[in-house]
Amino acid sequence: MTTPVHAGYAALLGRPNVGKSTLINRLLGQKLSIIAPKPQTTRHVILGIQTLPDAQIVYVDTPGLHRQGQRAMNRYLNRAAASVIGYVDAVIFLIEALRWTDEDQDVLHRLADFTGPVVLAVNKVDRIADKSRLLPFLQEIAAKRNFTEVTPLSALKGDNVAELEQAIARLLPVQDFLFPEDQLTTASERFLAAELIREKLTRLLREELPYALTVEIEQFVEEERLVRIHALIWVERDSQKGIVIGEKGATLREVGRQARQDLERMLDRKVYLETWVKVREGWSDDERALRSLGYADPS
Ligand SMILES: Nc1nc2c(ncn2[C@@H]2O[C@H](COP(=O)(O)OP(=O)(O)OP(=O)(O)O)[C@@H](O)[C@H]2O)c(=O)[nH]1
Ligand SMILES: [Mg+2]
Repeated sequence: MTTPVHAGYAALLGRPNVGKSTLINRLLGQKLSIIAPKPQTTRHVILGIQTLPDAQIVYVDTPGLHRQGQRAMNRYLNRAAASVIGYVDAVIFLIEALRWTDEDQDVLHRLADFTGPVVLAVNKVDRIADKSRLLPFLQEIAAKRNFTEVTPLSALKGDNVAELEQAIARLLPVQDFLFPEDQLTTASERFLAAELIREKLTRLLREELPYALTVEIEQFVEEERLVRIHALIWVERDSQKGIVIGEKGATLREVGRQARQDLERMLDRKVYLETWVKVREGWSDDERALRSLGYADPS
């Protein structure tokens, strides 16, 4: 008789910027989700599949649950993140060490009806100089709910991440694998290409501008020796277009250069990337525009 295997979905949930995407990439040992030092970087639910000898963990990265912002985009992000609670087998609730905010409290509240296991992952412990402050914090937060585990970790450095993986694997139902063993994600290369370009824009542009832009892949053609990608960068106002392009095109050129490097690594092929910046007035507060730009409600 073969030993039983565990398989199931484990969602990463938390407020923006706590390190959910950094953690999923660390757990997978690959870059799947985009990362930036700004809130609301992740805008889509993304599945990352980790197949171990005796378990298959389907990690679900989600947009940060948040309060601020009234646009249709904010509502979409919160809906997308909250919707996963309905189908996952386990939740990794991510917070930052030594910090508990109203938005963390909101996430905890949303998890009240979830009957599966919830693991509290306390991230960014590498930033704490005085480690003796951690234990009282963990005790204080652990008292807020009956967590299955409480795991302090550093997604950035990798500390304690293997332990988290082991804990999650054990918590998943005993059932056959859900995906082929060699599958890493359900996301298409086309989608991941748009995300990588948006990551570079988010990192290179200041303040509010990342929230006003989105990337649409107009063409993704695989040729024998290269992949030809045409990307549209949508902004909300004419003035933003100039900022994205930059002086004599410098900003857009740098975005293209960095994105192409990442794309060539991901696709393992030469990439020919062309980008255009276009204006679609007020798209981020327009439900219809959101849908047509790929922000479709999860069903
Ligand atoms: N020092 C430190 N920084 C971290 C750690 N994990 C993530 N970060 C940083 O925190 C910032 C946000 O990381 P993300 O992974 O994009 O956070 P997120 O929770 O996915 O954010 P949203 O997608 O906006 O909800 C980035 O600057 C990361 O480098 C960690 O363990 N230690
Ligand atoms: Mg993220």
